[in-house]
Amino acid sequence: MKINGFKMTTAMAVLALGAGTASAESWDMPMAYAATNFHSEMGVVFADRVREYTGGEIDITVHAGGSLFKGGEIKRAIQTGQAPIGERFMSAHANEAPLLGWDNLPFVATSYEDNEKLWQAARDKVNAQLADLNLVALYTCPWPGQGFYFNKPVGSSQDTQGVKFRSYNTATATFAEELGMIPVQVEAAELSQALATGVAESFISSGSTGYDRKVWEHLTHYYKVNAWLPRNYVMVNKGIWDGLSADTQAAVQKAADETGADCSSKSAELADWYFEQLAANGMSVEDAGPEFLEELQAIGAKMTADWLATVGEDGQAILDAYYAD
Ligand code: PCA
Repeated sequence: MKINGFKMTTAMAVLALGAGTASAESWDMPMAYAATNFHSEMGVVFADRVREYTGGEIDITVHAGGSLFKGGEIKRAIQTGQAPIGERFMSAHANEAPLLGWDNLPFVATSYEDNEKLWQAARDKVNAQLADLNLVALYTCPWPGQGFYFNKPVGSSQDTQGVKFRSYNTATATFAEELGMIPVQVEAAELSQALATGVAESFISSGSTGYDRKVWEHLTHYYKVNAWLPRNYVMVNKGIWDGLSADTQAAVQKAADETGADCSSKSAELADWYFEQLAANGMSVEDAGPEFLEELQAIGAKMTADWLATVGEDGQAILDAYYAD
């Protein structure tokens, strides 16, 4: 029912565009993460700005937490025009388009500043890749640094053998396998349940997702590895985007640029606060020990080499531009 109503809306929007009229369009915007997460809150800010800057021409309704489409279905829904716009984790799409794993390279860009530098180096190539997928990225926003959650102290890969690990993309599954763990891909929206039922007993993520999912109810240790700062992106169907007038595109892009900048600042501002919340709820929050860190770095170097081998020239150009700066 919901989907039907919503298909109608998109079809009507396309008709309106075809007729060249400036009638208001209603856009449903599926987002993958918790409604109270800063990415989702910023999605609502973006929708408000779009409404304001387009003079009400585009009216976006945010559906957070995978409620309209599950995280894993959002990109496809937008590509096919089932939803005009939506948000998802970019490196989740690296299995289909390996270049989109640019922000999932361990220990390459571990601060917000470096992550922004890497994004600037990657941006044109990412956009070209997305155009091939019938998508246009409006803004991207980093999660805080990624570290490991466990239900016991871990000092090295000796402690991780056979541990069931929740992955969020192919790269994290590889990482886990290198540590002797058994990966299973689970959406953030279903993470609490996976931990409660024992489907997973560890994962890599930011303090943000650990906080959203109250993982202290199941796990005890967080190691602040800060391996990478992966990005979410708000994407729009390219056909629908190309059908907008230049003025409307400019208004939406202004909203997107402002929201992308605000979202990045919010992420940086919250990063330590999340750690405090994990600790306040009884988790041990500490840096990874030297032995574990050394192992993670060795695996990371291998993963970056593998990514370069798979992506080829474009990947090398991104890293060259990043390191040249
Ligand atoms: N949280 C998301 C992606 C990265 C992050 O910090 C998740 O765990 O699914």
